[in-house]
Amino acid sequence: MSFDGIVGLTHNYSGLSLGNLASQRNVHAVSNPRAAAQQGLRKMKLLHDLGVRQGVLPPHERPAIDILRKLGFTGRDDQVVRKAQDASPALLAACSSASSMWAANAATVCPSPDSRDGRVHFTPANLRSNFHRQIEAPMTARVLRAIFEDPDRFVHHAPLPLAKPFGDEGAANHTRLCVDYGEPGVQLFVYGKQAFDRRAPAPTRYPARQTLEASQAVGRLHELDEKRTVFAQQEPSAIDAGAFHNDVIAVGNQNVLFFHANAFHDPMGTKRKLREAFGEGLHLVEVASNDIPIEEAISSYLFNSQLITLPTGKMALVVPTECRESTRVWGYLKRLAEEDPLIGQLEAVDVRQSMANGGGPACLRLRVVLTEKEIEHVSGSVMLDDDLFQRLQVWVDEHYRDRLTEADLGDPHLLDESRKALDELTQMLKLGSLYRFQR
Ligand code: SUG
Repeated sequence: MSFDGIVGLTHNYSGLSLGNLASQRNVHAVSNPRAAAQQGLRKMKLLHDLGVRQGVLPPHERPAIDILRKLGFTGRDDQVVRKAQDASPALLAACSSASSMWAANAATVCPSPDSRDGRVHFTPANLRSNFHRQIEAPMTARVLRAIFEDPDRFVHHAPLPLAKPFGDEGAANHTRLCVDYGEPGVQLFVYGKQAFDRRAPAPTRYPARQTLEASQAVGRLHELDEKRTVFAQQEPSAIDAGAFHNDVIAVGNQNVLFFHANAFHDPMGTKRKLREAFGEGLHLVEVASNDIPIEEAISSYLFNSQLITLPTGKMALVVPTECRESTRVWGYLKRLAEEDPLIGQLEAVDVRQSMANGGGPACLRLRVVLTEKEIEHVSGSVMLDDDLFQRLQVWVDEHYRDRLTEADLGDPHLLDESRKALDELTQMLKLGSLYRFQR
């Protein structure tokens, strides 16, 4: 299954993420939360229509009043917002980010066939590299526990310690490869640097958000088979070129790994380790820099595509529409779909509002491999079907603004509008009182 984060009502452009070129470029641009949420919903519907089981994750409450209170703002909630706006618009912006939409950063999830205890394991990402993202972890944990409740089937670990050596960005740096989803697979963890070895290579311009130490800890917690777990370093110069997560430069599904030649620091060693762990039948599709220079891979977000298996068994690549705007990238993709034995279909989706903050199709989804029995134990009404899709579209049109600037974030009405909308949403999704303001 794919679980997409519903875009929140405060979606805005605050230039919060160093090393994420789109976020930095679009600082202070006027956002359109309604369009952003509708684009996200239409992408989910497309995936649903292509045969993927699609779920939704509710947005977090923003502005994060609880965090603002912890930082010393007092009074009624509307006063807290106003005071924060007066004291520091940048702080209020960080506490207002709708960044939980990028569900690929919500958690690392390992399916039951891969774990020694036969259960599905979840570790919410601590997202410690950026303050506006770090504050997501507690609510993410609550949402995942509410949806995957059954302790006989689902295990929830705490986010890793919030210390520098354990920076963890979740599934954006983790790929599970397998022959069949229900068979044991290979877990590929990609890290940006080693925290405890200062001499090891690391990017120099932009931060490496994921450490080897964090990835190893998640592997231990999830009780993975060491022989089927591969840790690979991301190429530091790729991070410095703007690939702040591995999923900006590589994507995998079943036995296919589609990646740029500059994705891994030791490409030969990584491929060898993957082949050894996987056995027969691994299909590596490596894109040479001559075909697509890394800068163009990043600006088009080609690798932040969703690679999915269609009911026919063939695979489709769901790319952002930006890929069409590059003759080189689109030409490459058309050749790939014609010539590759497994990837036979291309779909382009418009998620421009999210893309302008560095979030492509793959950033918006968290993959959770589940057996039929486990799917029966998913709680709430979070599975997208035609009916939920339509109801969510109406809900977005009713509650979301179509224009938001930095100044608007200080408008206390925005908090009221958000709470009203989120309250309705939890009823629609049958998730109980998830939010603090509901309790
Ligand atoms: O963490 N952007 C997000 C984008 C996350 C993309 N996710 C994956 N690649 N999986 C980030 O950098 C920008 C917010 C702002 O600038 O307003 C932001 O947080």
